Amino acid sequence: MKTDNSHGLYEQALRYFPGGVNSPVRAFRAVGREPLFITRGRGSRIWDADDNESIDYVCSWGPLILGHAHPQVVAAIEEAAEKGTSFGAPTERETALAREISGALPSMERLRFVNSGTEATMSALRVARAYTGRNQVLKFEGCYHGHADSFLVRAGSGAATLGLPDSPGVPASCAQDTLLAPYNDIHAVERLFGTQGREIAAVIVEPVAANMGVVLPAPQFLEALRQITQAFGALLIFDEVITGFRVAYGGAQTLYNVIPDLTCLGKIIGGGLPVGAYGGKREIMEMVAPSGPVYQAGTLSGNPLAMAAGLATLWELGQGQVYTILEEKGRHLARGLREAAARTGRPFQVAQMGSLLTPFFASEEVVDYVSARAADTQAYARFFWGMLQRGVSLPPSQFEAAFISLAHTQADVDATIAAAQEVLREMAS
Ligand code: KE4
Repeated sequence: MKTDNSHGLYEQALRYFPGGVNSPVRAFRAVGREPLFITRGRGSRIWDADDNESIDYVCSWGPLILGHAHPQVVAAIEEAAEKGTSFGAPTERETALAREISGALPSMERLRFVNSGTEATMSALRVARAYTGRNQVLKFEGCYHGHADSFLVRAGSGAATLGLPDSPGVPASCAQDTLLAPYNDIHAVERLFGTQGREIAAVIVEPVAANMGVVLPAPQFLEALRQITQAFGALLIFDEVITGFRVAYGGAQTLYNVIPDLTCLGKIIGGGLPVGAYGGKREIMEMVAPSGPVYQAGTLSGNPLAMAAGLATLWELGQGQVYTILEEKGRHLARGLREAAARTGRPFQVAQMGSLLTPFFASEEVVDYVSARAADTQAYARFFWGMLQRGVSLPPSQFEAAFISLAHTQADVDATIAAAQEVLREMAS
């Protein structure tokens, strides 16, 4: 596979950026390769600087549920841009997108747009601390909520990928207010609430974890979190930056019928442009400036282009049987991968929900961070590269989710399965 042009571009990028990238997981460190530089995408396909074409299962880490360069999204951005790219003033489109989001997730009675998932979770935690008058936050090992200090404790995603789950630079005074429990371990949560329940401002959780690879919530796990936070006067924050409009139009909270106090969104609601949002009960959100004393602001928050891209994306997602189609594609791919691996006898699990999927090189089902870390990351790296050489672009880390879009065709999924059969057979020989 020719990668000369990407190599040259990488050399240039190393001159300016740490690791040559603007987000760590893109550096391909976990798969032991130099990163590929992408030049364009369309539908389910991307092309790199050496014109290698591949079926893309990264999809910008989630936003591109319609696929790359969807005509309606591109047209919406163009139409908005012709009228100006940013005003630093309220616009009607912000209200239109908020109406669509609040209609899909009624728990978000009031919300605020920001520019990333990190800003959304960081702001939601600030509001929760102000509303409860408490400082502690409980998160789950392997969950990733962006890179705000309080969350870089046993974090997933790139932090887990690079073995930096506890980042230097986070003051001990901050980290000590972050409590940890294993994902799906409600008894650990009960023990923490038993000793510190009146100090806990909020529990933040990915309702379907996707940053240690995909890990589904155990039965009644989310319901139990709802009950215990209610009992102790702590807020429940659903980080739906990935699951929002991904696993259902109303996110995981609609699927599981567990209603959080605050929800964080990102990715899909921006259609590929920088957007985040946080919101919830009116009485909580009214604490946010200028209606209340909790300060949070942003130059490009509610940016017209991002609002236009988000509206165009949600409009498409609101049509027909989108989520049934995505579930069928996800199940077909998961089944094909399992069958391919079964022929080789290699330890292999596939976690899948809707269009979220992770192949784990693990002998046991992955239910939390410890079992995710037991997966064979070297085997994953070999699988990643073998698939890439056959025109399938998977996330460059065992601790990430693969994303299927509406643009992925049956032929794309069948080609992916065929490639996996070859690679797994090659790995077994
Ligand atoms: P951003 O700040 O990257 O927009 O969002 C942070 C975030 C918050 N919550 C969840 C559940 C997330 O998954 C993320 C970011 N996701 C990663 C991929 N797993 C972004 C990719 C990257 O860091 O480059």
